[in-house]
Amino acid sequence: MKLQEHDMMIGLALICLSALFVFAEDPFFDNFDRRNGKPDNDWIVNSPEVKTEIKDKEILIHGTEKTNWKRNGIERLVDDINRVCFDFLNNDVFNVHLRVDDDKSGTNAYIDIYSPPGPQGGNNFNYASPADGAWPGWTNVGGVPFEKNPRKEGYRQLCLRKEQKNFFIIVDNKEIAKIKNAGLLKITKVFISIDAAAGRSGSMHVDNVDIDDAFLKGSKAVSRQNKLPITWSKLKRLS
Ligand SMILES: [Ca+2]
Repeated sequence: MKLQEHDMMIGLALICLSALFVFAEDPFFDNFDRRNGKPDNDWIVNSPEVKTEIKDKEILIHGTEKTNWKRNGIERLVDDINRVCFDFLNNDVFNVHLRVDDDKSGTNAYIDIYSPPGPQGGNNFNYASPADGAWPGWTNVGGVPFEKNPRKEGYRQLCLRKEQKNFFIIVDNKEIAKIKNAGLLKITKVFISIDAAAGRSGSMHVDNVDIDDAFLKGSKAVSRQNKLPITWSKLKRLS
């Protein structure tokens, strides 16, 4: 095989591998420490009514809600993850929401968590967790005393951890609820968002999204583009 053809074959293999691994980049950590503007890094901006963008090295969701309780934020496709965490501050009028789904299996099960705003970020959490998608109403689980956040001072941290059919809501490192959801076998989508009553203007700050303890495992915030040279060199070694 000529050198050019050889390189082309590697290129094609690389494209196929990239397509195969669209969902397979977890654990994942993003500190949004990059230029203002679009989040990029495989985030999907699902924010039809207010602005969601990177501002000053974090995600800022801000503007005026047009429709009652319309969700606006960023979502991400993930591959059967067990844990998602992020730092947030909603200290004016927007509720903070974290919703996880499994879009791949076709189940209607989901878990949705929210807190209304508080002086140091929301700290009065509620969840909905239907196994069949039918609206169950909110269950209030409250909050915990504010703990100094070593990653982002003044911000709270919200985590959702999955252990088979059990899900744990963890705020500032303390478990505040255990939820059973027999319908949600996998988490393949994560949506971090705000909502509010129509006509209300506010903001929410989000930073340090961590999936499957990537930060502890030493993963850096990298985009798939930055990973390609690594894959390339691995392929070169194999070929
Ligand atoms: Ca940051």
